[in-house]
Amino acid sequence: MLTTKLLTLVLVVQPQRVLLGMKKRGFGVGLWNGFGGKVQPGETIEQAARRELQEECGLTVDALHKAGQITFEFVGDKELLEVHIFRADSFQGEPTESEEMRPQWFELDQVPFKNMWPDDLYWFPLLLQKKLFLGYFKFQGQDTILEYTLKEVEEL
Ligand code: 8OG
Repeated sequence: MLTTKLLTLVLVVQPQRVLLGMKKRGFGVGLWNGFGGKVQPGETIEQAARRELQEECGLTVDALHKAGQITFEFVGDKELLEVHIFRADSFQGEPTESEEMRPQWFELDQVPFKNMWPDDLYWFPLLLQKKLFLGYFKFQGQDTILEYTLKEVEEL
């Protein structure tokens, strides 16, 4: 039987740039990504998103906008990952390196897709265009997408 684990992911996007972090350990190590992690018992998904953003790069944000929801299946793994993706436009604080992430700003036309999860290439443009999306990606290992679906939706 497949179980589902809830995760969050926050992208801080400004008119010309996006804040990514180099993952220093664990799942996705060596890849640039937004900030996020597992939703803990007793917290809402949005609370988890704010907590992880603060823990991983020291920022707090006002509004978190829903951007997308993607379910990941890894062949041979009994656990599906349901990742709730948010966009934030403005923030307080200074991006600060943590044990988990080294933050860096990227110009929007220089997003380092070659060193990101391969699915990001598909949905990042939708996020930047402020379109809502729903997706499913089936992975073999961490590099190969076997199949996927991705669609724009009116609401999440
Ligand atoms: O707690 P941990 O660092 O293991 O959480 C994993 C983070 O990685 C969480 O923010 C969700 C995010 N994530 C995945 N899969 C993918 C993916 O394919 N692309 C991106 N950009 N992020 C992902 O778990």
